[in-house]
Amino acid sequence: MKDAAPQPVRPVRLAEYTPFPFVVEHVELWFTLAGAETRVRSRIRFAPNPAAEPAREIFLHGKALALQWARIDGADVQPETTPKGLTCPVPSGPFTWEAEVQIDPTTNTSLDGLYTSGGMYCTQCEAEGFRKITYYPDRPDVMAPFRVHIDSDMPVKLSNGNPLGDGTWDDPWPKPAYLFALVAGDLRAFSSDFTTLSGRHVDLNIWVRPGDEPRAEYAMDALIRSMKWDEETYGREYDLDVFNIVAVDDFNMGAMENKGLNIFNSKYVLASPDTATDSDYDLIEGIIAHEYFHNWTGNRITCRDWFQLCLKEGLTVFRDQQFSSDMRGAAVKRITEVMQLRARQFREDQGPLAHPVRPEEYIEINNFYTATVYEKGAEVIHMLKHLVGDDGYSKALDLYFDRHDGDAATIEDWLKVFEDATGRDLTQFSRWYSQAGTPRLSLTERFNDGTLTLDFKQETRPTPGQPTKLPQVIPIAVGLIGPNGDEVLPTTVLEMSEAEQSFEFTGLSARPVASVLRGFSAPVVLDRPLDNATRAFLLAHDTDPFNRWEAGRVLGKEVLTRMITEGAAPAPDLLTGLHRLVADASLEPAYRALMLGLPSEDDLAQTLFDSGHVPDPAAIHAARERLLDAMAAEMEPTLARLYDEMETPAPYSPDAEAAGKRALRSACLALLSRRDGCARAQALFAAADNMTEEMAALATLVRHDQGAEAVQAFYDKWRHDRLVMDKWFMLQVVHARHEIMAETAAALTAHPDFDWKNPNRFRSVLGGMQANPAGFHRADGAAYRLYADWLIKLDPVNPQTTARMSTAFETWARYDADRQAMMREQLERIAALEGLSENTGEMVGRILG
Ligand code: 0A1
Ligand code: ZN
Repeated sequence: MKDAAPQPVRPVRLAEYTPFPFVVEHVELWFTLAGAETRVRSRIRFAPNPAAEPAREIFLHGKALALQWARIDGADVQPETTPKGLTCPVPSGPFTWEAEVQIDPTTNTSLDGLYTSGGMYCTQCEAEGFRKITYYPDRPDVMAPFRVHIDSDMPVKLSNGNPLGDGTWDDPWPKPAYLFALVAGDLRAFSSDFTTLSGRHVDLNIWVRPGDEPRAEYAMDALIRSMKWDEETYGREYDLDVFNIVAVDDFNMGAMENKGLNIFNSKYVLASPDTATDSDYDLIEGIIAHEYFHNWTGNRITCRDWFQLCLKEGLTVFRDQQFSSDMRGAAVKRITEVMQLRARQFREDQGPLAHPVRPEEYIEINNFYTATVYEKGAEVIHMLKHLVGDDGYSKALDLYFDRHDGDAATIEDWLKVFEDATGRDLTQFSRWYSQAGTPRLSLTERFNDGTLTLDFKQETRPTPGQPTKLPQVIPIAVGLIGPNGDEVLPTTVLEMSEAEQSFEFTGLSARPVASVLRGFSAPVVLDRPLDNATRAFLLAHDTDPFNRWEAGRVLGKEVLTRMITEGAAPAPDLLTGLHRLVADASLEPAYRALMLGLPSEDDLAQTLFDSGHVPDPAAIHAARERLLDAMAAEMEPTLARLYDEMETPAPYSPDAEAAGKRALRSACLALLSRRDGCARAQALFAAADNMTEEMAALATLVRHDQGAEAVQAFYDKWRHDRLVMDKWFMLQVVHARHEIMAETAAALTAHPDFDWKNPNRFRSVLGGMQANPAGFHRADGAAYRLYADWLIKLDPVNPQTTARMSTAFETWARYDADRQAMMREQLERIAALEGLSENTGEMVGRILG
C-alpha cells in the first residue's frame, strides 16, 4: 500500500484534438516470430501533412518495446525514448523511417498487442495495442496501406488484405493501426466462398484448432448471409479477395473487425447442437454480422479520434440489429434489445459512470467501450431514422458512404449527411451525443369533448460533470386503441423538443387508450400513472407487439413494487393477463416466452431507488419468487400442456422458430418445477440431446437445490470442452441460492479448472456473481470481498478485463448505509493498491465519485 494517493493522470480531451503533422504513405513490416525474442522490423514512408502545422520532429507511440536500431533515409538515428514512445528530429520533406524492435508475446497476459494463446500468435490492436508491436503514430486518423511479412515455423500465417504467398500479405486499403492483425498457428480452416454483386470472387475461411472445423459451420452460414444482406440493404460489397476469421480462446472482448482478418473470441464462433445453446447461436449470428458490417462502417470509414467511437460502434450495432431483426423477427428482437439496453445502459446512465454517447475526456479509452457508446449510440440512430423516415435514412447513408469513403470522420460529418440529404436541422438533436443521462418522460392525459390531450414533460437528472441539461428531441411513437380493442389511430410519431409539450387528438367518439412510445421509439424512462385495469387492457389489446409486452412488464414492476414495499399479494390482473397471452396460440412461442419473464432484480432495485425506497436485495428476490410461485399456480395446466407441445423434433435446428419453441418450453419448465418437484427437469436432463435443454434442466435443478448429481455428471461429460465448462462454472453461481452464492463462487475459484487468466473463465464465475444480485449484495459483504480479491489478483495480469468487471460496484449508492460502506471499502482498497493499472484506477475513481 502507498502512503500518498496515486498521482492524477492527465485525461485526453476532445477539445484538444490536433491533426498529426505527417501522413503515412506506406507501411511495411517484417515479423520474426521467435517466442520471447520476437522481432519486428518496420519501414514507414512519411510525408508532411499539408493539413497540419509543419513539424521538425516526430513523435511515435511505443510501449514495452526494446528498440534495436532506427534509421531515417538509411542513416542511423538515436531517438529519445520514454515509456510512451519516442521523439526524433526529421527532415522537412518526405522521409523513410526504419526500425527494429524486440518484444515478448509469450508473457503478454494483457491480451493487448501481440500475444500467444494456446500456442498460437495473435494480435489485438484496438484501441491502442499497435504501439506494443512497433513504434508508430497509433491514432485512428493516420491511415496507410500495409504490407506484412511473417517468418515463423507455424503452418498458418495470416495478416490483413490479400495473400501474396509465403507469409506475405498486402492490404491496399488505407487503414489505421488499430485495424492491423496478425495470426500464426497450427490452425485448420472451415472454408467456403462468395461472389459479390459485381462479380468479385471471395475466399472465406474460418480458422480454428484442428478438430474444431465442423463447429464453424454456423458462423460461416451467418457470414454469407451477412455479406448478402449488406449488399441488398446498404449496397455495400466486400472489397478484398479473401475474408478470414480466426477463433482464439483468450480474448478480452467479443470479437474484432481487423481489415480482412476478423479475430473472434472462440465463444462467438464455435457451435454445435450438443455444445452451444440457442442463445449462443443467436449471439454468433449477431457478432459475425457486426464485425463483417464494420468493413464499411469502421474500416472504409473510420473515426477521426476515439471520442468518435460511437460513429462506428453505434452505427454498426444499429446495422447488426436490423440484420438480426430481418433474420429472427422484429418484435422479439426489439424486446430483447430493450431488455439489454435497460439492464446495461440505463444502469450505467443512472450511476456514477454516466457519460455522453460521445464522451469529452478519458484517461483510458478502453474504459469507453461501453453500453452507452454501443447501445445508446445505436438507439440515437434508431431515433434519427424515425425522424427522417426510411427514405431520408437511406439517402443519408448513401451520401455518407459516397462522401466519406476513406475518411477518418466525426459525428459532425455524420449529422451533416443527414442534414444535407433531408434538409433537416439537427442542431438540437445533436444533444443526444453530448448530454449524458437517461431522459425521464412523464405523461398525463386529459379527455374532453372528443379530444384526447397528452401532456408530456421531459427531465434529465444531473450526471457527473453535467449539472444541468437542456431538452432533447424525443420521437414518441403513439397509437390509440378504442374501448373495444380496435386501433383507432395507427402509429404516428410525435416530435417533442420542448421541456413540456402537449399533443391533441381530436374527433374521437369515445375515450381511447393511448399506446405510447411504441417500439421503444426513444431511450427514455416513461413515467405514466395508469391503473392496473388500463395496463391489463393494453396487455390484452395493444396492436404494437413491443408495447403489449411492455404493458405486462410495467404491470409486473408495479405489482412487485407493491409486494416489496406494502407486502401486497400478487395482483390477479397480472396473473390472468399473462395467462391469457401465454395460452394464445396465435402469438409466436418466442414472444410468449418473453411474456413469462419478469423484471430483473437489478431493474427492480433501480426502480425502488428512483421512487425513494432503499432497495433490499433479499426482499426483492423473495417477492419475485412469490410472484413466480403464484404464476406457476395460476397457469399450471397451461404450462404443462405447452411443455409437451413445445417439444422440438430431432435433429436439433438452431433456427428462430425452433429456438422460440425451446425458449417457451424452458420458461414453462422453470415455472412447473415449482409444482412438480423437478420431475420434468430430472427427466429432461437425462434425455436432452442439445445443450439448450441440457442447460435449462441443469439450471432448474441447481435452483431447487437438486443439482448435485447432475452438476457432477455434466462435469464428467464435458470437462474436456472449454466453452461448455465456462457454462458449468457460470450456471452454478447464477442459480446458487443467494445465501450460499459467495461460498459456491469461492469454491469454484479454487477448482483446478478455474483458469483465471482466461477472460471467459474469469467472467463465468465473477460475471455469474453479478448476475445473482441477492447473493452479490448479501448483508455480510462476503461476496463484495471475494469479488474485490479477484479484481486485485487480476489487475496486474489483465487490466482491461479487471477494469470492465469493476462495474459490478457501480450501483453502490442505491443501497443502505451498511452495504454502501462495505462496497466503498472494497473500492478504496482497490484504489489504494500500489501499481494499480490506469484502467482500473480510472474506473474505481469514477465509481467512488
Ligand atoms: N471493435 C470491436 C470491439 C473491441 C474493442 C476493443 C477490443 O480490445 C480492447 C476488442 C474488441 C467491436 O466492436 O466488435
Ligand atoms: Zn463494433
